[in-house]
Amino acid sequence: MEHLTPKPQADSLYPKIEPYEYGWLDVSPVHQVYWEQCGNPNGIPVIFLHGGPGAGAGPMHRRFFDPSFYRIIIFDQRGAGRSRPLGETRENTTPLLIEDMERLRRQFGVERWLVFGGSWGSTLAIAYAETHPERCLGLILRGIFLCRPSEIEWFLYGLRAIFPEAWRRFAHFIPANERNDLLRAYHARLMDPDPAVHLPAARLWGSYEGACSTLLPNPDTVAHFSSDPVALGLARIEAHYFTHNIFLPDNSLLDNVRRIAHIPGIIVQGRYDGVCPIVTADDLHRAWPEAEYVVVPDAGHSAFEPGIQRELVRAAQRFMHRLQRVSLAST
Ligand code: STX
Repeated sequence: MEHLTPKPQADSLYPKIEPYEYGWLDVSPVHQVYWEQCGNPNGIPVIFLHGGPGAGAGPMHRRFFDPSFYRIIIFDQRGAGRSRPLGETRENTTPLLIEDMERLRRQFGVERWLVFGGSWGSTLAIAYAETHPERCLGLILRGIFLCRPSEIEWFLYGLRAIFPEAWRRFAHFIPANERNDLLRAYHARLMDPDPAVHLPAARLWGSYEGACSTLLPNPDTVAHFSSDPVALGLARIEAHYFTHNIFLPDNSLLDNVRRIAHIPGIIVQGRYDGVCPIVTADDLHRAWPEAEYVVVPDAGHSAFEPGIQRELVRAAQRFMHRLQRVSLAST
């Protein structure tokens, strides 16, 4: 009998890779931003934007992109992941994150790049593209989050309708007389300098978000997002951005969507996304019908939901084929 090495599935993650270069960029007197580059140093650049805000990136995020074609640029946003200081909310706003992306782009000598982001990463991708449309080769967006007050309200209260057990653990950490404003109550505790106060709050926030992120229960996801460093970055930075309505005018992302209408875009959305319900992706697609819209019928929020992961890999492959054609045509 013939023994064939099984070919990797065309739409599974690419193999594990290590960065060919990484470092920290001083972006302000307070913040040093971690960055890394993987894949083909002469390839088409793609910038990966992680979620939260504050969730940080990881080694799995390198694996959505063909490393022989793409120059994969990943960074941890201010206060997140390997950026320093962890959980720092001073000098931390959406316009500053957009400036950091421009700083990184110039440092790497990149003219234009593909922008890839899920959840809060989709929020930041849209905000960046509306500010610097000429820098974007395309957009791949997943689990759309526009961070409107209704979406923040849903995250803090509405999710109770779907995940009552996780919500009760999250809400009941706060005394009953403060539960009518969970954001304010959590924000106060998360910003407390005493770890005995801020760490338990961060763990509960992280485990709530992790528990609501997958269609099927996934203890590894919950463990990751409730582990101390991840939870502290995520909870503090999210509470900070949500308290300030992401430092952008109300509804500005949808109001300005025509600025990105000409950019090729692919939207990937799980039908049963609890954290970022599909109604937001639907709003975005109606405002931006030129974008390709892929609804995964059996997935929740996380980028690693099987159907979401598959569609994200396929989206990066479609851009690869299209960008190959463009570069062949111009030689
Ligand atoms: N947070 C939206 C967001 O970006 C309200 C996000 N949601 N879950 C995640 O990120 C993780 C799965 C990364 C925790």
